Amino acid sequence: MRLAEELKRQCGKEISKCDNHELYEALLALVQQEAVKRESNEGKKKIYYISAEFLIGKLLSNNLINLGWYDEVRDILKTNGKDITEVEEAEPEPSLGNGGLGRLAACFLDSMAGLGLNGAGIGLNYHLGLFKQEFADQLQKEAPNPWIEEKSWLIRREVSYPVKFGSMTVHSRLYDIAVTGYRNRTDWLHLFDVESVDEGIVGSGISFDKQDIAKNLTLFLYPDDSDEAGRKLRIYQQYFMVSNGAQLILDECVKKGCTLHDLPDYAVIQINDTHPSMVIPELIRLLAERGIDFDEAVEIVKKTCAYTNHTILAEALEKWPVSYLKEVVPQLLPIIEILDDRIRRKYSDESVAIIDRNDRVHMAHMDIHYGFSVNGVAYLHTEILKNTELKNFYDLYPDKFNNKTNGITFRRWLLHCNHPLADYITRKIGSGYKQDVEELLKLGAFHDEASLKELLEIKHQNKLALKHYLLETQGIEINENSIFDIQIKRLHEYKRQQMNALYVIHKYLEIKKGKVPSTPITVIFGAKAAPAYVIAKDIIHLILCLEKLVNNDPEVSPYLHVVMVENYNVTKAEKLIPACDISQQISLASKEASGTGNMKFMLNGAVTLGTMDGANVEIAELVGKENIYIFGESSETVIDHYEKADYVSKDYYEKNEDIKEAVDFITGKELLALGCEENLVRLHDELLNKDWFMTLLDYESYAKAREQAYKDYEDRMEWAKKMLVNISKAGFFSSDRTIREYDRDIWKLGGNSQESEETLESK
Ligand code: 26Q
Repeated sequence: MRLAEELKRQCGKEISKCDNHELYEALLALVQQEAVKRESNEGKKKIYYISAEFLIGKLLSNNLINLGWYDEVRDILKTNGKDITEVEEAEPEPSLGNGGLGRLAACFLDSMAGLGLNGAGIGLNYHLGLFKQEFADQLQKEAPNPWIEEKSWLIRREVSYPVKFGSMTVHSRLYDIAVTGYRNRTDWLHLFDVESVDEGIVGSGISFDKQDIAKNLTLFLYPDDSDEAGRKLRIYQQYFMVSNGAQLILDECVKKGCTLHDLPDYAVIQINDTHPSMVIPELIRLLAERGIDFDEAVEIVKKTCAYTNHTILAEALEKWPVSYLKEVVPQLLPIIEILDDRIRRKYSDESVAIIDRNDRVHMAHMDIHYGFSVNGVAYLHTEILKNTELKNFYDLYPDKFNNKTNGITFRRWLLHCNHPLADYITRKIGSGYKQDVEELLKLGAFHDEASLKELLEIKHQNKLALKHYLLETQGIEINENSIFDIQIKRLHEYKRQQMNALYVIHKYLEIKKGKVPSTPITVIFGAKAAPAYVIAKDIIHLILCLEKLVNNDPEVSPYLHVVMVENYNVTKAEKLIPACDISQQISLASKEASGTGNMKFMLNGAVTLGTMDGANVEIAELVGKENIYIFGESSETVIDHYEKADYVSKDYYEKNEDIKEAVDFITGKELLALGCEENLVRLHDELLNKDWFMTLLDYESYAKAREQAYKDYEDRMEWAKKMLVNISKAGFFSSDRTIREYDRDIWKLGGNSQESEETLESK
């Protein structure tokens, strides 16, 4: 009853008299007090995970789970007539990330703390986060997404550093968020901010004065980089992050007795994609400023920094014009020039230079030369980096390259988001899997009819729960007895939401012709498009027009339903994933570095329909071809098409009547009556004359595989077996496994990990 009393005391009145927001704030305060008690400074060496994004999601329930308080709190609330899920609703979701890379960073922090590693995250405290997505006239509109309330997870620290830009010096302010480890120590997420930020400068939508750095520096995540001012602001943000991070790291290490000469014994810095790459020249600068000889500073940094690559899309690799860096961070440019000069003296190959002939600084090249480790995020991705994209670097430094297949935290993506399934697993195999996910394999034995029926019933309950959620939040009504076929991820042409939409058109036309599916189908999308990404917004427009057309057609809507979830975010993912039957992972092979949504769906008993791309390859290998629907050309074939430049989308359009019909439907009278001609015509042209991500190349095999999945779904017992295999084999994708590998191969923190529950309890 200790918790009940503390909660009551925190509330200042009877629990039953509090509203949900008051209860959320009281619980927040209790969790924070406890989290601080579990803080640990143990361990000489520390891992600093620097990232421009930490997509942490709501924190209350996950913290309760990690502290081991969840069941007790739920029961206390219940006794007082309160529902914990309603209290969860009262928490605003911080949107400090775009998608996969940011969510991965959050899962990694959870695992680091859960494994008792001495680690911290370093990032920025964006006041308005990523934009909030709203739909109007079948178009995406962007709005600010304020998330910081008076009482929040942020703890204000008396820590501030000067950060010098060409034009001015700003002083930072540190805020910390506790990262509670599952039955283990607390680590910290350090988020830097400036106090001069002014939310009042935001005009209509998410527009603001990009020149006024003091007021806008930590206002938004990734401001629009379609213009020069936006791109420069991005450099301001990046430098602000790494300069603060580097100063904090040096301070912490010195406090522990580091002489700076031995920095690599105290710190390892994981650079999350190239967004924090300026930490390399900044650390060299700071070390030199503190009296270390320049050459030695370079060597120290080389032993401290490790780089993770998350993309092979050339357009996403950061290359900053020298002129921008000269203006924003003039103190770094001479250092970067020396680093480049040393490489040019050593290697004549122009392709590995840091500053290219067009005076652009290749951030990834700097990381590879001046870091000690380069890793990709799934087996296939790392192979492509080694053999194709970064081949010239791999030839120079074969030993630096290593793979770390991504993972997800099972605390959030099973224990928290899918209570019915977690309880089912516990009933069948005990709760040991919560600590050792490999125990999930034991589930494989439960393929008797009664167990499989239970599994189907759980899926059904989750589908009902999603139905109610969508009805309440978006006023959308879906049929819980239909197949839930879901694609939720950032909108990007390479992820090919447009291919999914073409199939929806095809199905619509088939139903109109009288060929109706045996089981109704609900196709669910969720996706935000970057505000300046024109074609991505056109694809959203197409989906929203299809939603209107299909759902309002009485001949079709009993069999096919289209839902575009508004403002897709972590909270919505937590509701959608447990309810999913078919997980769409349909990127063009070679383009999706890993994907992590694919792992979340698998763990929650969805069956993947996907290409041999990213971590789908490893999922396929684990579950076997009976338990996944693979289609499409291989990465080798795709890479070959790019090399030969021989893919012509029109050929596929002309050869296949279904493709032609679906593509032309985009600009047919039905959709033009609902949508905007400019957007639809542009998309039609794109698919017909460009189709850079080869949608039409894979369409035929995609449609075939999707039909097969729908057909197989009819045999409920056989389908349940596929679900079971997927769940039981998901253990490999725990981020605990990934983090153990990072520690074993890259960080080498040594000895201090795995602080046990007993040690903590004896404190
Ligand atoms: C770069 C330059 C200018 C403006 C923005 C950017 C930018 C912003 C965000 C570039 C990349 C990102 C985010 C990338 C990302 O989320 N990548 C995903 O990382 C996941 C975790 O490793 C993988 O699973 C996904 O496959 C990968 O797409």
